[in-house]
Amino acid sequence: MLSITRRSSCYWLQIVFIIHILGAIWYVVYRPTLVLPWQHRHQRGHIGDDGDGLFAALDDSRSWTTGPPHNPNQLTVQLPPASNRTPRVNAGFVVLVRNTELGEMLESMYEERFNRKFDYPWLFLNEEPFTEEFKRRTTAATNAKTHFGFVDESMWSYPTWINQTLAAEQREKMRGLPYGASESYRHMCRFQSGFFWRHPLFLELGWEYYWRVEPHVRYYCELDYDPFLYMKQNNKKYGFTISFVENGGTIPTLWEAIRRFVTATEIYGQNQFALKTKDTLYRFITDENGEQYNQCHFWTNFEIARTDLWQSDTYQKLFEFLDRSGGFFYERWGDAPVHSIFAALFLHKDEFHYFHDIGYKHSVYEHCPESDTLADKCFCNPANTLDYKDPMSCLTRYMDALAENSVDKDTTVGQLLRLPGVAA
Ligand SMILES: Nc1nc2c(ncn2[C@@H]2O[C@H](COP(=O)(O)OP(=O)(O)O)[C@@H](O)[C@H]2O)c(=O)[nH]1
Ligand SMILES: [Mg+2]
Repeated sequence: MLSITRRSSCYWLQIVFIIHILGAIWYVVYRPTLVLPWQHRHQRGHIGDDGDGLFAALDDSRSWTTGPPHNPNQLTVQLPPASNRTPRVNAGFVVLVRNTELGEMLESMYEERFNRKFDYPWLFLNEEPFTEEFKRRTTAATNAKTHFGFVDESMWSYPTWINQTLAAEQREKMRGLPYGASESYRHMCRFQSGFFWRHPLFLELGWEYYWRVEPHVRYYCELDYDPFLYMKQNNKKYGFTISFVENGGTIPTLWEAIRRFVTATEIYGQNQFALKTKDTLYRFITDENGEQYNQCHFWTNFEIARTDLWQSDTYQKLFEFLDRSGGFFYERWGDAPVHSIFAALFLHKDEFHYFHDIGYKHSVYEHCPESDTLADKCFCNPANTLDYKDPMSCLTRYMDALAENSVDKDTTVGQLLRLPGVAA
């Protein structure tokens, strides 16, 4: 009897010992990646598992909902679990910047709250050689790789067909408009519209997605997942945070030029804009009949997009067409309306992504997420956000355009925008 008791207590000891060993193994393997619900998720350098996740499914703090009050179709997005252990996308940050903007550039690099965890590379471009100081200080600001590219005259000068005297006269006439008299601003907008995505260094890097950054912006929120991966996994091609109204005086003939291009492609049966209007974001930029451009555009100073959107045959031809028409120099066409109009007419509306969770400031305007779960990760004041309040903000229109289901279901974008009475 005694020996039976001794033997069974020995078994118990062995079982307890094995449980301890298993517990220790579990601790070593899982502990560094596990974020328990009561733990703070957003400590720098320590974020959760990609979590086929013990807690992922339960975590409603990882979704957000937004939309204008009148629209019953509120937009809800489920964010991926917090993780920097997900596979990297072939992607990086691209910046056009001057040497003199070094300080503002350093303020804009999203390292502390995002990129320290993900190490996406930076590509800096400039039509002047970068100074050693610029290269050293920007490289010191990140753990990721930095690249520095020179923008030569093939991408930053007047094309042969531009009458430079006329261009100078036009600049004088536009002096009263934002950057109306600036020559360099026009080169900048033309470069951002038609060249950064085919700059030799950009092509060499071969990024599938890019994130455009500018000096003098602010990123307010802790970002604990990979937005490139989010875009890729969700088949998103164009991501933005702020959408705004353009000053119409800078682009008086842009819409007509777009329509002439669309009409030409329609006439030659090329079907470049073949999506049904209801499937696109055309209502974000124009009225029911496509007659006027309403000046709404995504702010391209923040842009996460698929590189091949601009490398597509249709965009390349559109840029060529716009460039030949001279509006980058005789008017002051911005890359923001050019990108936005093209994307709104060319992409399926499901291919856009609103980065509501990325608090952002450019010049005096900012977007600061309003919901509590997001606001807790940001150091901005949601009361300052312009989203649905500022009459210049186009976010309401974006949300309405997403929800729009046109009555005329069969009209394609090409048919809608074709100019009447224009023959081959
Ligand atoms: N290298 C270079 N970058 C420029 C020049 N003009 C503007 N940029 C850059 O182009 C971007 C947009 O210019 P910005 O002055 O911010 O225009 P805004 O955002 O429309 O007010 C920023 O990244 C600038 O640093 C220029 O002449 N040379
Ligand atoms: Mg700017």
